Amino acid sequence: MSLFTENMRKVFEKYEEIIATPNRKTDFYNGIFDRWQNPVLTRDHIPPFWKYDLDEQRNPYFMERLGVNAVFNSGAIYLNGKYYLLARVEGNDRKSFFAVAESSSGTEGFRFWDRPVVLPDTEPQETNVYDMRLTKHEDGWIYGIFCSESKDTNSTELSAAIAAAGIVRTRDLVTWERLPNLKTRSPQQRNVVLHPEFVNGKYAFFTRPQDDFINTGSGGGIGFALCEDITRPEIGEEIIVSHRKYHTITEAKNGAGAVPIKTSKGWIHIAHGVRNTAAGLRYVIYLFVTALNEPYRLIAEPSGFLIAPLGEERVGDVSNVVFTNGAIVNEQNEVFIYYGSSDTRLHVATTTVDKLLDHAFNTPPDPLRSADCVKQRMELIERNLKLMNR
Ligand code: M1P
Repeated sequence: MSLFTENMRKVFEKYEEIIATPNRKTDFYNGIFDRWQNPVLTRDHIPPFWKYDLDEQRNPYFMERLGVNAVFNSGAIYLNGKYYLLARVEGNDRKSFFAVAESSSGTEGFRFWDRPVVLPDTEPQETNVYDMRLTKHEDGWIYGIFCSESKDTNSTELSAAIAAAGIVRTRDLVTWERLPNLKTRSPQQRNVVLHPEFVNGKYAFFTRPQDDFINTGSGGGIGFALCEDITRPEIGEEIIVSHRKYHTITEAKNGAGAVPIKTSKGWIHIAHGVRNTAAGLRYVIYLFVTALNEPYRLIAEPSGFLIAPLGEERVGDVSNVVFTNGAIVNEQNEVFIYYGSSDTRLHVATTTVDKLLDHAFNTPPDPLRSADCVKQRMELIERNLKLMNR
């Protein structure tokens, strides 16, 4: 057997082993959600034929020609009993693209389809695309809203960039129609999510107005705005639904994550909040609920984070980050929250709609000051001490 054949066999064997690796819940416990031992997608889940040239004449050493650096923040959708992830795949060249991976269980066995998504290339200034949210809209289409990033040609700074919301739609995750990028009053937008239902007969977007590519500046939090015509997408005033607040998990910025989950008690939003630390930005996942008929009206915002980076999740290309842009609810009302860790790999956390609602409505809100947080905790402790006869 030639070196080429031997190396190719090893690479394909390792790839099949990774996909066949069973996953199981860890012993992490907080009663709200379960963590799973293995990430559901990593760069090792990339089919070898996306990286290697399989022609021995052209690649006698069986070398990677187009490596993949990371697979992380993924949109998610449940179709005909199957779990689909629309992953952000980042090449060694730093550019991201999208690819669909499919599983029957939602927690293991995700395998990428043979070909990545090829988006219509209609925005010539666009340099990078990432973080697609998949919305099964009541108009019958599946929409993908993603960050469309371009170089800021008005700045002398080499790395200055502009973020906008790109929009595509599909019926089957195979063929994609591209619509124009969303026009908004804010100079930049990232983390835009299309609401799955019409609101007052219009398309509704959760937005994240921002003055700058990294800093949100005057952007006060997660916004909401209506759009008359999705084929000529433009929004007017954005009202703030979940505010950034001083000395909280959302102080530096926040952003909508998974498409809102409809429940009998309101829409569950699973979003991210960012704060500054001496070690840089720290990204956590938090939850809030908005009213069923007024999805822009906040009705519950439990204190603190839902998921924070833990263990190996804390380290990666951009450390101390957990970030979600996709969740799935199946027929049993089980919830699968897919979250990227440190811009390197993708995990799943599982829970149920009932547990998330319990968390949302029975965890008190953040009282914003240490003194009031202690009062809040003392009430809990005193009630418990009574129960414990102490
Ligand atoms: O690097 C952390 C995250 O940074 C961005 O999120 P935000 O717009 O809130 O700063 C996104 O680029 C996201 O992909 C990334 O995980």
